[in-house]
Amino acid sequence: MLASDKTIAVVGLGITGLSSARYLTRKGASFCVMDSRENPPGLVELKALNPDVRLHVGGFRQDWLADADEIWLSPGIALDHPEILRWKGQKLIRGDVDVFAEEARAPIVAITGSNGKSTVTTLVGEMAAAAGVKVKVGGNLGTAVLDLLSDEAELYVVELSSFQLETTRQLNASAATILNLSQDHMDRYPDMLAYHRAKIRIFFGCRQAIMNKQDALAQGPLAEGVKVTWFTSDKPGHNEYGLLADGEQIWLAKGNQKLLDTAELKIKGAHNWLNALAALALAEAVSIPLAASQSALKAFKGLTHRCEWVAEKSGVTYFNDSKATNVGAALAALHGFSKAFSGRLFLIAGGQGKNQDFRTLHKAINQQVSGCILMGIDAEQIATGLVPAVRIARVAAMDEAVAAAAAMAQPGDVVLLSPACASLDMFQDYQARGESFRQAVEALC
Ligand code: UMA
Ligand code: ADP
Repeated sequence: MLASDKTIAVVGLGITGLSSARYLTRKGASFCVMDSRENPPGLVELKALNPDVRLHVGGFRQDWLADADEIWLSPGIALDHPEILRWKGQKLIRGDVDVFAEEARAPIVAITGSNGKSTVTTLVGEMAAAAGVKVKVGGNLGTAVLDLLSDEAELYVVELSSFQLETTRQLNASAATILNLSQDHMDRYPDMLAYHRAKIRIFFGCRQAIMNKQDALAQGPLAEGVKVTWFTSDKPGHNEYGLLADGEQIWLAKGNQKLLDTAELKIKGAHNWLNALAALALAEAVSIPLAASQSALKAFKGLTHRCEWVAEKSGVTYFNDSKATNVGAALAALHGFSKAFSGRLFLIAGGQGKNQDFRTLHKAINQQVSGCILMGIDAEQIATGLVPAVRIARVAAMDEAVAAAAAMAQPGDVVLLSPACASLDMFQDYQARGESFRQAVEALC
């Protein structure tokens, strides 16, 4: 609970900062807001909320930080930012998720991982809703956690990024998972160990951990007494979630119990089978009846910008996987598409590489892709590892990329936007990149 005599410095005025300001206003607390950007998003909304709010833009005011009892740091600002780091040990530096964990009166299901977070978070939310549970779904998915808080909520399902977990001391989730861990945000973390250390904070105080049996980096040390449920793409052991092969059919299963034929899923690809297994395990951990989970899973069509069918033009099929902002996600798409289609595959990739190692992507492209259309600031990091058999086109805009792919492809082929990079060098966000792809495809004759 927030002591009424405390002063809070909200650092960062994006979605998170604004929701913190809303929360603090509701609580009648004393606070100030600052952002290093000259014109951060949320200014108009903040002034509408409280015209007299103490607001500073264009930097972090050290005198205001000195006066504050707590610093609430937005996820976009690293804890080792020099102007924040200097307060370490002197002030409580926390994030909105830490406050949420203290305030939430309903059980929390918490989901992190390098890929699949939004899919699994949405799925568990749909499972709960199908069971008639009053559920609030958000976090990194889009709605800041403090905006989810409600007396009516019976369950919270939250997607959490490593950035949000860094500033969370004790989440106390009823069920928590790290879906998988592969390189991402290597421009913010010195190495994978540091990224892993941020992610495993999701298990702090949790009652049940849902863990990926095949991904050691996604497993965390747990406190004594925490129940573990494993999921795996292999045959499951007793009480584990996994895949059972039966002739041509592949079933989602718990132990020997077949739960759902994967052919009945609308979301495609082996990575989505794992997502479905994790969602089933999380739902069971918070007592959502299996029948509700099964029906939600069967109905779930997947989220936009994730391996999404866009159109067929002149016999060529176009897919939008703009949310593939790291190598792991692009690999999952390439793997799935090379199994699902017999035609040739043309890949549109590139953007901000976030200091990732692209070698596994080079290998996959060299084996599975006929032509690669590259764009963005780190395009050459992808180009350098490709063999001459892969045709390369370098382009400066999405319409050029789609035109180049269309010129290379023949009827029966597939064009896939799966960039393996962040979009921010060329677009506002991954949604804008995906929309620009969709428009360029629709504009093709
Ligand atoms: N920034 C500054 N100065 C500041 C504050 C922010 O330059 O003083 C920059 C950050 O470096 C960042 C941008 O502004 O580039 C946004 O940062 P923010 O902390 O204000 O972000 P919010 O608008 O509060 O949105 C955040 C999440 N964004 C990030 O973590 C960068 C959103 O996830 C999330 O939906 C939202 O909180 C609600 O919880 C987005 C995201 O890109 C989708 N997340 C990353 C990812 O998924 O890979 C982690
Ligand atoms: P996140 O919220 O973690 O970014 P999403 O569900 O939005 O995850 O999916 C992001 C990207 O990762 C998409 O390109 C999607 O196809 C891919 N993806 C989804 N689940 C997995 C997984 N389990 N393993 C690898 N890639 C995945």
